[in-house]
Amino acid sequence: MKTAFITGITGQDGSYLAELLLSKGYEVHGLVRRSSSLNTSRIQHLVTDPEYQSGALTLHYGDLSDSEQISHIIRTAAPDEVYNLGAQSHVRVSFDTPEYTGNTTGLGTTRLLEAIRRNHPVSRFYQASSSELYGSTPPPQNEETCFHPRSPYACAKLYAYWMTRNYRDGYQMFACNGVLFNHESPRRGETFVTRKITRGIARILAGKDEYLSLGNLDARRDWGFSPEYVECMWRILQQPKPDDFVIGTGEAHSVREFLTESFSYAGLDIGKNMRTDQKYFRPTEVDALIADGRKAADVLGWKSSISFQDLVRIMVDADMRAEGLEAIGEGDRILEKKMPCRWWKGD
Ligand code: NAP
Ligand code: F7E
Repeated sequence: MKTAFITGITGQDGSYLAELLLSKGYEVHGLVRRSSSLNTSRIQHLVTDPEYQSGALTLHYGDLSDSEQISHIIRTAAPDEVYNLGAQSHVRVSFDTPEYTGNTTGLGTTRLLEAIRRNHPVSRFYQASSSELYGSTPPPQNEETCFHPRSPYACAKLYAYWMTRNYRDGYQMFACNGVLFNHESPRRGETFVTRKITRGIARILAGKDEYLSLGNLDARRDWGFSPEYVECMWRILQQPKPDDFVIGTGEAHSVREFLTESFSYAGLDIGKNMRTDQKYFRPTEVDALIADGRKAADVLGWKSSISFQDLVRIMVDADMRAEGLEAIGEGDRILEKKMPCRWWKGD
């Protein structure tokens, strides 16, 4: 049985990755940061599942700013694989908290790499790198494209990207970067734009809100489906040698298109139910991201199957259900058709 340690297990990707690894028979350790209210809702169904109560899933309190606890976990759990998904991951928030973002998203990676190097250097290490690294470099972007970060978040991720490569080159550690483009799901944080839109739609339909407030509608993103992307994280660590990979769908849409597609699926009127608000604009914006994922297709044998339109339907349906409304239902049909062997529960 393999052992994995996941930072960010309570987040969108961490929760799906934990389910994927448990379904493969791994023993999973996860880092949970202490908060005054519960932050384990995305993994609660795993915590209470009798299948995983015999030690398959172990949660440890800790924080990426606390090297002592991170070292202790690496020393005692001695994981075969470490997935560093923990981060202050919100780009807009990183402009308000640049130092904190640098400490967790950037230095947190170094703390983890150093804990592995000193305590268990055979662990394979996955770093959650981001398409935000490309910033203002025009698309399409691949493994050879120059980085030009445009936010404190992206600068912190750039440092973490290079530390990962340096530990690979300098200490021969199996350390890899997955440069993932935007990926979403019903478990996406409520303040990222896709989820904000689909949740906003459900709240309007439930009579709780009258309209949705958004910022820049012109930015273009390559949006995929999170469960498919965590599968890539695992594949990256199963390769014969460590390497870096770009993961995305290869197709971009604007925020406006996401809005139009989801409002029209739910039968809402953008003119009546949407406003723009300056407070959601960023000091520097990333205009367009589109993955050139040929290397992932060739080496990992991976290609996305959930399209932009599918993603919109899956997310709107899930948020309608979460608000106690009857879902339109296309999302379920898409998942049944395209992902019949679903390994995740609880959405
Ligand atoms: P997410 O939902 O925001 O999850 C972030 C996780 O990090 C949460 O579990 C959070 O804990 C944890 N965390 C935050 N600060 C921490 C700290 N100081 N110490 C320990 N844990 C901390 O992010 P995601 O969408 O799952 O993304 C996973 C990773 O991939 C992140 O590193 C993100 O930057 C990166 N990434 C994401 C995308 C994307 O489109 N989703 C694309 C490229 C890269 P709480 O639950 O307590 O907040
Ligand atoms: O913004 C625009 C905003 O916050 C997308 C993170 O997972 O992906 C994510 O970063 C676009 C931007 O994601 C609102 O200006 C308009 O152009 O959903 P987002 P992001 O910044 O692309 C990358 C790959 C990561 O690595 C990050 O961790 O949408 N936008 N109006 C808005 N964005 C938000 N959040 N809220 C709005 O009201």
